[in-house]
Amino acid sequence: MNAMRRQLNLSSVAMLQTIFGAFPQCITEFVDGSKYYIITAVAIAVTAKLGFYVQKQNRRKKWNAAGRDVVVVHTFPRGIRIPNLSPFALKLETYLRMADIKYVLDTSQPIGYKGKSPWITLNGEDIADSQLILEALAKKFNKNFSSHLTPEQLGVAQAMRVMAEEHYFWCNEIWMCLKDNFNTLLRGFPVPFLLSLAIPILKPLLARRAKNMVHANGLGRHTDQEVQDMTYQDLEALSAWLGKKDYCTGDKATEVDCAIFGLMAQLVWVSPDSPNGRKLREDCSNLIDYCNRMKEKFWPDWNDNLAKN
Ligand SMILES: N[C@@H](CCC(=O)N[C@@H](CS)C(=O)NCC(=O)O)C(=O)O
Ligand SMILES: *[C@@H]1O[C@H](CO)[C@@H](O)[C@H](O)[C@H]1NC(C)=O
Repeated sequence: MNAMRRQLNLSSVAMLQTIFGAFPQCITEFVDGSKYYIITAVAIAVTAKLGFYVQKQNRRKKWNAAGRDVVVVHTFPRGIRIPNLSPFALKLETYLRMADIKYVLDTSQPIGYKGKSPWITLNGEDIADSQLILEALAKKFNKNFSSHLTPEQLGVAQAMRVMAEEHYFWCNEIWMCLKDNFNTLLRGFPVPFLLSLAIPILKPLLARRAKNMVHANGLGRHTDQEVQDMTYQDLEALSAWLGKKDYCTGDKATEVDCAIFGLMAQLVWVSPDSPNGRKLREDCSNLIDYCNRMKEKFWPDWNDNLAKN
C-alpha cells in the first residue's frame, strides 16, 4: 500500500516535471518578467471577488433582518409616473396592500434566482414569480379574496389573467422593446448618469434579447399588423369582461385585479400615446376608469411613491 502511494507520488511529480519542463522558454520568461503584474492582477481579482462576496453576505443579512413576516420585495427602482414600471411587481405590491401584509422594497438585486423580477425574501426564504409569491403569501397569511366566487367565475378569472400575463404582456413587449426601442420605458424612471452613458450599447443587446424571446414564443414571427390586431383583441376582451362592473369579478376587488391593474396601469400612466394606450382611450375607456379606481383604493400614497424626475 505504502509502496504504491510512494510510486504514485513519484509519478505525479515526474508528470509535473514533464509538463513544466515542456513549457517553451519564452513563456517562462514572460511569466518571470511580468511576475509583479500577474501578482497584482491576481490580488485585485481576489480582492474584488472577496468584496462582492462580503457585499452579498451583507445584503442577505439586511434582507433577513427586515423583521418577522415582513416581505422584502426585490424590484426595479421607482418610476416617475407610476410606482413600479414592472407590471408584475406592481401586481405584487398591489396584492400586498390588498392583503395588508407589511413589505419593504429592495432595489439592490431586482433580478432573482429565476432570472426575472420580482422576487421576494420572507423570513429568510426566497420565492420568485409574482403569481407563485401571491399564492404562497395567501397560504401563509390565510387570505382569500376570491372565496365568494363560483367555479365558473374563478375559471374565467384564471383564463383572463393568463391571457393578460402570457399573451397580452408579450404583445405589448414587442411594441415597447422592438417598435419603440425602449424609449418610453427609459423615460419612465430616472436613469443614473453612468447608466445613461451605457444605454447606446445596452439598447441593441436588450433588443436582441427581446427579439429572441418573442421569436421563441412565436409571437415575434407575425407581422406588425397581426400582432397589433391580436393585442387589440386582448384589450377588447378585458374591457368586455370588466363591462360596467367596478372590478373584474364584481363589486369587490380580488386577486386577479392586482394582475390586470399591473398591466393596464402601464398603458394608462407610462405609454398612453402608444398604439395600445390609444386603443384604451378610444375603445376600452372602462379600463382607464378601473385603473383610477384601483389606484384610489390601494394606492392613496401613489404620489409619495413616484421617483423625482
Ligand atoms: N411570470 C413572471 C414574469 C416576470 C417578468 O417577466 N418580469 C420582467 C420584468 S416586467 C423581467 O424580469 N424581465 C427580465 C428579463 O426577462 O430578462 C412573474 O409573474 O413574476
Ligand atoms: C380561494 O378560494 C378558491 C375556492 O374557493 C380557490 O379556487 C382559490 O385558489 C383560492 N385562492 C387563493 C389565492 O388561495
